[in-house]
Amino acid sequence: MVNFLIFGPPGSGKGTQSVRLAEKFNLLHLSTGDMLRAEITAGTALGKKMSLIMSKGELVPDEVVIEMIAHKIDHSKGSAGFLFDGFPRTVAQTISLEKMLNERGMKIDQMLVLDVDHDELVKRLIARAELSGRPDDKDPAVIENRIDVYKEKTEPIINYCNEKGLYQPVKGMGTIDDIFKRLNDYMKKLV
Ligand code: B4P
Repeated sequence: MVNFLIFGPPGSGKGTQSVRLAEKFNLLHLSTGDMLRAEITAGTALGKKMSLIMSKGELVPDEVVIEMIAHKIDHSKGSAGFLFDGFPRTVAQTISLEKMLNERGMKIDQMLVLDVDHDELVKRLIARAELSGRPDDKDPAVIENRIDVYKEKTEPIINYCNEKGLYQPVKGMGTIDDIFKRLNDYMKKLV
């Protein structure tokens, strides 16, 4: 099993690229954002609780996403590994993920970090709001908050992973195809 983190600020293209990479390398794509939105769409008690937090651009509690991921890991089979998208988002989530994987004889093999300019992030998210109707994409103030939350709570994971030799920056500007090719070139060395 080979396990990758696809990492970067909101709008950096994690979700967009993960779908294609997972298919290409037979990886199971695990997006905590998608899992949380599915709870909201299904109208579950958890979804109702998380929806307000997400609409403000804040992070949901660590234990919620950790439990979701553990469940998925334990109920999956047949893939060459996992592609974690939007998880972990805090150092505490990272430590939990490492523990979860280690207990099952696996590890994080590489962290691919999409590097995208601030103005481009905002532009992409506002454009997505037109199509997706996602409440967290509609309001520029919420978008800025999501970017601030990323810098404060999520970015420290880069140092944590860099010290373990897992960090691989990837230029996230350009066309979707160009970025896919760059990510593909790093991943094919490991899969
Ligand atoms: P996510 O679903 O992870 O959303 P994201 O960071 O906004 O999206 P992503 O970076 O994947 O962008 P995408 O590829 O779609 O999180 C949403 C919320 O869920 C969080 O704010 C938080 O509240 C909660 N949450 C999720 N995980 C959590 C966790 N682990 N802990 C706590 N809370 C958690 O790209 C964006 C747009 O850009 C798309 O429209 C795409 O088409 C476009 N695009 C992509 N690449 C492009 C390119 N090269 N050129 C032009 N456009 C491009």
